[in-house]
Amino acid sequence: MLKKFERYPLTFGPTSIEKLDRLSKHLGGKVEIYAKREDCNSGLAFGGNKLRKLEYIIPDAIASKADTLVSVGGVQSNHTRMVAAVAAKIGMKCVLVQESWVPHEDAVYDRVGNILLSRIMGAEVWLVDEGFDIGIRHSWEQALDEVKQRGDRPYAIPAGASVHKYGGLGYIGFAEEVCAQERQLGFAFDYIVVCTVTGSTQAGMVVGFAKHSRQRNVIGIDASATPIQTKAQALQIARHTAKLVDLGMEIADDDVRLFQEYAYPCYGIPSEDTKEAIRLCARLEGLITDPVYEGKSMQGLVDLIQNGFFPEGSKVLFAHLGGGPAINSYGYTFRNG
Ligand code: 5PA
Repeated sequence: MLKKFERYPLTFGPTSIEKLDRLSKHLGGKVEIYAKREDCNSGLAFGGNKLRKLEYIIPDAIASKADTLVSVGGVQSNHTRMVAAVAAKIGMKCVLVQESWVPHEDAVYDRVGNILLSRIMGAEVWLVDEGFDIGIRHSWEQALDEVKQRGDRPYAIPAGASVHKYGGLGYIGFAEEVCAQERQLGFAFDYIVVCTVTGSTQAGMVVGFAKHSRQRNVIGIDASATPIQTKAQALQIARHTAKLVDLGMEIADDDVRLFQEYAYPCYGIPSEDTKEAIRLCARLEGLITDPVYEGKSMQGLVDLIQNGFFPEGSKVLFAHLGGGPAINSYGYTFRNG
């Protein structure tokens, strides 16, 4: 589906699929859990899901003759870290608008983890006192203007690289890759569990799996705590992307399945249940998930298994999209482990 699109390689290649035996057993052994390790997909600043998306966006940035990538996210955005890494790799400048998306008061919140890495990689980090919103941000539009005014040539990458015209393509590639790996493994996954906030990761998967009528097996776990907006954005990206790749079918409202039960108390703050899920898979599998994203989708996975959502014998693929570096900014939360 992606042949006609130019791709700038930023990742190592297909990501590993790892069976999580001890976690599966711990949860009753009736469902087999596997993880697709998107968190280990690249040598660029610890990798993560944004690189798959950026692989299809960067050729457009280069063709536009831009010299500065301009993007936006929260203070501990993984996405902006990935944009900083890619800018360094391709020799562009980078301006990152980091908004106050999370009401979190760890003393070193704006000094460690993702923002630290972005600063080391030479990005200009602009801290802005605005709250959480996955839509087009005024602060980001202003940054684009300012970069222009000082004589640089900005290239605009929205939050999570999601509402960019090519933002949904990368995760079509994920679906194609899973299908190829299933042929090697000799079985197919019954469900794919994915954390969703700005929407293009799930949207790409939905389009990619729709080709094989498997789009409703993609279970999105909302971590935005604004699920109406997140679902609408994911649907819009899926529909746009389906047209772009000539999918030849309509994406229905129900094709984007978004479970809303795990995002509490709000974006970026882990509940006690999220923290327990993070500890559980860290202690059983040595697998690190973070309090903002995969900790919540892991919590969702555990809860859905415990509640019998997946029929006995199901094989479930957990998409681990990255996010580990942010855990450094939750030192107090995990001070006792
Ligand atoms: C992010 C996003 P989508 O935004 O494509 O729905 O992906 C959700 C997601 N896991 C899941 C990790 C580790 C993520 O970083 N992160 C954003 C960021 O600014 O880092 C876009 C919100």
